Amino acid sequence: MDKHFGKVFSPSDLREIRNDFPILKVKIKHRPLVYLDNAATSQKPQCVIDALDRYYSHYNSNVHRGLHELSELATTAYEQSRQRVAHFLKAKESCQIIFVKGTTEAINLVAQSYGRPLLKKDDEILITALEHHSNIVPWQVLCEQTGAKLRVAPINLQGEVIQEEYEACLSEKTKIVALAHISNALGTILPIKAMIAKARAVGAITLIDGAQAIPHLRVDVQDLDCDFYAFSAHKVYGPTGIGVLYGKKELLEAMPPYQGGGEMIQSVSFEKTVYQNLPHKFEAGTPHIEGAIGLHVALDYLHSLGYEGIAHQEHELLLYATELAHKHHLRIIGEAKEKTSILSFMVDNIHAHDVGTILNHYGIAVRVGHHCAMPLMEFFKVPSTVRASFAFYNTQDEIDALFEVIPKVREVFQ
Ligand code: 7TS
Repeated sequence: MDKHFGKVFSPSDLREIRNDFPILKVKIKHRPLVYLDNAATSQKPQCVIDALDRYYSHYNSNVHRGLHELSELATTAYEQSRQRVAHFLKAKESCQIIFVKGTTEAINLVAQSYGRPLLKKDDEILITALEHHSNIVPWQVLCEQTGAKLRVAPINLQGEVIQEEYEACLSEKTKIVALAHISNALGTILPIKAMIAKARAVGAITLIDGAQAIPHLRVDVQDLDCDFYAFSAHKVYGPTGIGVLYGKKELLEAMPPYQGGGEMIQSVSFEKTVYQNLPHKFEAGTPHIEGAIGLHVALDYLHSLGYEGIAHQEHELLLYATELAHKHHLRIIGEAKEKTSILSFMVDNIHAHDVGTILNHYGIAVRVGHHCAMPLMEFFKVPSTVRASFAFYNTQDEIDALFEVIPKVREVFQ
C-alpha cells in the first residue's frame, strides 16, 4: 500500500485503483456492475478484505482480556486502529475515539449519555431540515424523555441551510446542535465550521454527523472545534458494523456509560461498580475487533490515494453527471453551490422505484426511495428520488451507461 498518486488520477491510476476493488469485476444481469450507490455503502478494496482474512486466519482472539499471544496481537491491532482514527481525525488523544456500531449508534450514545441527564423541559435541540433519520429520531426520543423541544433550521430550494434562519433558531435555550456535514440525499456540504462557532456562541454543544463527509473531505476535529463527530466505517471503504464517535475529553469523561457489561468496568460488586476510564467506559461487551482492524487498513488506503485526487475525480464525475442530467431534462433535487458527488433526480413523474428497477436490469445500482430523509422529500414535494452517488473508482463510462438507460425508461412509461 505504498502507492502514491498525484493530485489528479491519470487513466492508468484509475485502472489500478479499480483493480483494487474485486467486486467491480462482478457481472449483474450479464453486464458489468455499475455501482453508483456509494452513499449507501462503499465497496471494499482487496487490502481491507485481506486484513479481515488475516485476522481470522492468524490471530482471531478476544481483546483486553487474555494474556496469551493471540489476545495480545488482537488487542494491539484493535488499539492501533484507535490511534489511527485519532490521527486521521486530528484528535488530541486516542482515548477520545469510541468504537461504536456506526453513525446511528454514535448519535444515540450522545443523545442518551450526554443529553438525557442534562436536558430539561423547554431546552432546545437544533437540527436542520436535511438530516438523515438517524440525526432526527434519537433527538425526538430525547425530547420525549426530557420535555426538550426539537427545532429545525430550514433550507432553500437549492438544498442549502439558510444561514440567517439557522442563526435565528439559536438562543440561550439551545443546548445541542446536531448537523449533517454532508446531506446524504442531496449532497449539500454544510459550512459547519461557521455553524459550529455560532452554536458555541450561545453555549450549545455540537454534534456533527460525518457519515457522508469522511469519504470525501479531510476532517480536522480540532480545527472544526466540534464537541462530537460521528462516522461509519462502511461508507469509507471499511467493514460494516463499526463506526466512530469522537468527543471532547472533558465531555466524554463527565458522561455516564451508555451501556453496561463486561469490558467497561474496573471492578464490580453487587453494591458498587467502578467504571473503566475512557474510551473503554463506552465499549461494553466484545467489540467489533476485525471491524476496527479493517477500518485501520481502509484509512491507510484512503491516505495512499490522497484526498486531493479523490476530490478531483469525484468532482469531475459530479460535473459530468450533472451536465448529462440537464441534457436529459431530469429534475435535479439538490443544487447547492457546495456539493459532493451525489446526484438525486426525478425522471418526469415516473416513480423512482420504476426507474431503479429498469436501471437494475442493466446492471446499474442506484438507490431509490426517501433516503431515510422523509421530511426532506416532503420539502421538495417528491415521494422519493433516484440517487446516483459516485466514488473515486467510478468512471465517466459508467455515468454514460446510466444516462443511456434514461430514454429507455421514458419509452416504457410513455
Ligand atoms: N447520517 C447520514 C448523513 C447518513 O447518510 C447515514 C446513512 C447515516 C447517518 C446512518 O449511518 P449508519 O451507518 O449508522 O447506517 N445513509 C445511508 C444512505 O444514504 N443510504 O443508505 C444509508
